[in-house]
Amino acid sequence: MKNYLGPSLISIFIFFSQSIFASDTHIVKMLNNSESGSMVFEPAYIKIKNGDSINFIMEDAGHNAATVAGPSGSIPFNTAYKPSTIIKFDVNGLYLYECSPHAMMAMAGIIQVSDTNNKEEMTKEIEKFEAKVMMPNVKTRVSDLFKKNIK
Ligand SMILES: [Cu+2]
Repeated sequence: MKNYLGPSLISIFIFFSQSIFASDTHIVKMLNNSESGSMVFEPAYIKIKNGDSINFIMEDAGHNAATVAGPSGSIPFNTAYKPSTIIKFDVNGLYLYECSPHAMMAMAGIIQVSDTNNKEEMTKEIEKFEAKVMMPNVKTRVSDLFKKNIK
């Protein structure tokens, strides 16, 4: 009996550990134009698991993705206008990032890594960010995105 049970238990364990610990790489594109407007990250809101990565792809030239605010203990990132940059996220919470040259056009995005433990702080960070947005038509783009996705 032991001889039959042993290998199958091991394979069950391997199956579950792969599904629990498997990390994914998601794609966020930096675009001049899309259906959602001009100067956008797509998707602008993304929810990932702790340990997942995002590949920021600069589809159109002249964009970056740089941290505005993140949960405490997280390390700020900046894709520095490279065609493709993979960043791993291993601190839970909400991240706000912007494209530095187009922040005044509300080119920003929100990443949720597993949970929303820093929701209060993030609300204030978005207010500060939107105070600097110059284009009236996208003035509330980021707070609208936040309200729509963060419960
Ligand atoms: Cu940009």
